[in-house]
Amino acid sequence: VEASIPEPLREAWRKHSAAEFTSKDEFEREFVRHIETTLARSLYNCDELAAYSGTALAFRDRLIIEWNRTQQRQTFTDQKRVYYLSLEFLMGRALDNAMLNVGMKDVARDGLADLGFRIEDAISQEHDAALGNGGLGRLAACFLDSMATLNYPAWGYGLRYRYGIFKQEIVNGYQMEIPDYWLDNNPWEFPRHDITVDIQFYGHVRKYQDEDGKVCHSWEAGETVQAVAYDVPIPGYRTKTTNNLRLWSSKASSGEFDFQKFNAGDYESAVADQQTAETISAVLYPNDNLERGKELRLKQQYFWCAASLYDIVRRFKKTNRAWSEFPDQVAIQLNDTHPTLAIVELQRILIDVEGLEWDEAWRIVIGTFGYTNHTVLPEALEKWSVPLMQNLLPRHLQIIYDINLFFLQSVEKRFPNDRDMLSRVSIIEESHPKMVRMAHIAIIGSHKVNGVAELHSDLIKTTIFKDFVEIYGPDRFTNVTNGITPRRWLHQANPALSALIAEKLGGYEFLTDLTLLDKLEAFVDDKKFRQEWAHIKANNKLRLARLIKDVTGYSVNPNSLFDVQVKRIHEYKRQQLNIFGVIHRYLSLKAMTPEERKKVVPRVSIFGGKAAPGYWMAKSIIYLINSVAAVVNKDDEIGDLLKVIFIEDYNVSKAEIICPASDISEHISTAGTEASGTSNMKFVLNGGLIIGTCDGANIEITREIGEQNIFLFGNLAEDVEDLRHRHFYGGFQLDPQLKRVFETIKEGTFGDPSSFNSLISSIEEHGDYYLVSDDFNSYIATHEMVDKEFQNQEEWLAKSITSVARMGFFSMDRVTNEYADSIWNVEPLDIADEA
Ligand code: H53
Repeated sequence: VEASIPEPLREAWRKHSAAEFTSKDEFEREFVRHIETTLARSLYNCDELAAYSGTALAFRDRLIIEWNRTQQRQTFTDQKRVYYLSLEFLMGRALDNAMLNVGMKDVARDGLADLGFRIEDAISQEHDAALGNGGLGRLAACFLDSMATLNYPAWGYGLRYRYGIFKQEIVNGYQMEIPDYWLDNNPWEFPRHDITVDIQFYGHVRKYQDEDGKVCHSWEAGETVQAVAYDVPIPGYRTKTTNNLRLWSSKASSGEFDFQKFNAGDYESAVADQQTAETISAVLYPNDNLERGKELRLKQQYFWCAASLYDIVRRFKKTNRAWSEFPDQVAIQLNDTHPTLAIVELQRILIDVEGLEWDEAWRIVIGTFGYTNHTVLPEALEKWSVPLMQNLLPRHLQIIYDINLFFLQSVEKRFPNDRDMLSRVSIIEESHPKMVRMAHIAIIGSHKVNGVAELHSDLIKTTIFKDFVEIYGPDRFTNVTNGITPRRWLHQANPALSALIAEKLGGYEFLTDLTLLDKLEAFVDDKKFRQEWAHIKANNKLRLARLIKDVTGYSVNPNSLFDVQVKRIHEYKRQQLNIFGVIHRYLSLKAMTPEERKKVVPRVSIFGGKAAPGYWMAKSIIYLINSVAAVVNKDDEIGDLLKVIFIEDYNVSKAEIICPASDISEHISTAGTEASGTSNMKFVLNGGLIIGTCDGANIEITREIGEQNIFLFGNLAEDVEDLRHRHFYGGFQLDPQLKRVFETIKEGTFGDPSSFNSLISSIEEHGDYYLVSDDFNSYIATHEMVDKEFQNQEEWLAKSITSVARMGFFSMDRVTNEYADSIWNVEPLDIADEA
């Protein structure tokens, strides 16, 4: 293509080609230009929001220049690409990240100061991009950062929700949900109105014979919706690579806005059609680890999978390669089962549209896909009802039945007469109505299935997917323990700590090779270093105390032990265990003499997290936390010895303030329920210690940092089944200390006890599924150890430093390289080799 453009023309383009600002002066020029022209403002009406926008636009220009070059380079070298399909990308703010990644934050800070602004004020104007619920969505965002930083040719594909995860307000102690309309003033997306795909729904399948007499299928649509691409540039850290996140937005198909109706005077119904189409990408489903089987969600899934695959296939076809080379050029990673329909859609494209034979097509499909499982919780495993699928995606259901038929035939051959096995592994669950088990399609249609921490990967192999291990052998299953990007979660969130580490290690290389942190261990006994370390933590606690004052009105003593649990509210994550522990602490404090109280370590128990709007039990937990806070925080006898804080609307940008400020954080899920957890890593990387169960990545964190540096408690995963069984059949003895806590609640100490009935009865009467009572004693005892050890600040600091030094393993870069080697088989694009 390049050669076909005459040299003089190329020269003219080159001469005027957009250039990146390289100095403070140039940054200021770009800033003022955007303020005065793009934003139509001036010196006289440039507020902080405008200053944010001007800065963001200046940096966006830089990103887009690099983005263009990266895309050209990737197209030109034409090597294998990765496509990361995720319904959630919990990105948080982009400006700070962009400034740090391109290495121009100091330039921007000085430039903004010249023009009358503090960079922090500009940064804090940005609305979080919150297109996700929790860990799964944040993992996807960390992937994008790492893939770009490591120069992998990689694209993310997701949905451009008009409303991200709701904003949480606490009103009288209760969670209220406020829609999150985040798209106004979002400079980070580029609408691509020229990149559209028509997506079909409903209708029927027509069977016909082609000229050679081959039986073919054609899906005749009942409804068509248009997918429009919006691109978000993803800069890598200190690299020229800027990758792409493509988000699809739905609108009525051009033919769909019915001009017939319109002209016939039926304007309203024409507009209604338009709105129905737009509903598909309107809202992120606010559930984490819970699937509800709603038709609109299935529509979202297909809409996004079909648009993404169309795009991927189109890109592949431009290279004129044989279809058999597809898996050598394309790796598609499925983030949970949400994009499983992509497997079926690719098979459909290959056989119905491209005319391949079934077996050849299926080999290509399997070679292309990898599936990541993130949970063993039964309520989170996706199943879609057959009638629903039949109606919405009739051709896909046929293909699913065919996949199942061929699969079951092969199983039958290997395990003759094992009817139970067949019904266990079948894609179709023989219930009323019948259900399509998405995880089974994902396993059967992928060449690799991975869990996200060692324990979790073992559990899927021995429990929910056991039969599949027998069928395929153990090689299809693997583990890749999760990680986090040190750029956002250390450098950006905790600049002072990052700078101190850089000073000791002689540079910032640890940000791209986190194992270099191990050199810090040499300084553990260095007095001055320890002091600086402690000083940084103290400042970070002050920063959090200010946030707490801002959002709750409570003043907390920054010298207290900050005890943090921030994550989605879920019974399995056991915020109830934490708040019951807090009540126990309160009762103990009340029972002490003034002399005894003098020896107590003051504590602030900090909670944050959203409950799914329909999850009653989770909402009761939030209400209990706030009710306890209301009583404890105004108890003068207790004063600073105990404060309880619920930080409303926990999100990525708040996490960046909270994680660096913890002394201890809580990762206390019932053993075997939390697949990995990633906030545990964020806290330890920022020098906080953790209290946790032997669950998810806590186990590997312990192995890396040493068990003397973590507070582990509670029953083990292998004992859970037995304990649950005993609750029902062996009689159940409520832990006596927990009993006292329940009595206090029932006496009305924290308001109308009936509000907490279901919370208590789930434990007292309904089997205590999450083993709160079984773990209570060891939880309390472990917290007493925490108090004791916190009093020895020197020892505590040594643990903190040692732990950080040993966290190298949890870098997202290690994770990304493992996926690249063992699942995707892709190489980084070496940009040093490029002109
Ligand atoms: O995925 C995280 C894990 C975490 C797990 C979480 C997750 C969701 O956020 C949503 C659905 C789901 O099935 C799993 O709960 O343990 O760290 C990333 O792997």
